[in-house]
Amino acid sequence: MAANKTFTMIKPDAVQDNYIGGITQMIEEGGFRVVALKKTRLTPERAGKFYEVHKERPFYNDLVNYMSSGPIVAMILEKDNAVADFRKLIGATNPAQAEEGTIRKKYAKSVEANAVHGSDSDENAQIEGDFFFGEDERF
Ligand code: YYY
Ligand code: MG
Repeated sequence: MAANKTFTMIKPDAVQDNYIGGITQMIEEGGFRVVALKKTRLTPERAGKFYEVHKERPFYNDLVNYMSSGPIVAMILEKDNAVADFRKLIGATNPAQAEEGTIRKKYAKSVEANAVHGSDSDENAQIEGDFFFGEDERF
């Protein structure tokens, strides 16, 4: 994926609470174009693989259980400086520290149920986009 792309997921709590539209509106109004989009559900095995970098962390098992607890919405997004600008738009991991105007400030419930994922590097944006989407699903 080129450096102008990032990957996001709307997490299970936000999907359950009917925030797909509100979050996607903030994403589009933030200047991002939706290149690929699907609603799907991760098995515990797939969630574990997606978050493999965190497997030694104390929150890993809870995170895997949570991320496989219901459907998610996966998207590839396009914008100049996509990875950094999207991290800015989603706000801090802990919503108590998320800035006004960020997606997590508005929609996150807790550190775990924090509404959205955002890639942390161009390399991971590529890997994470490829985890969910084939070339024929990107426009
Ligand atoms: O990239 P970001 O999602 O903001 O945070 P990460 O440090 O990559 O952690 C991934 C994911 O793990 C986070 O969104 C919630 C969960 N998590 C947690 O449940 N408890 C923590 N202390 C840290 C992270
Ligand atoms: Mg992260």
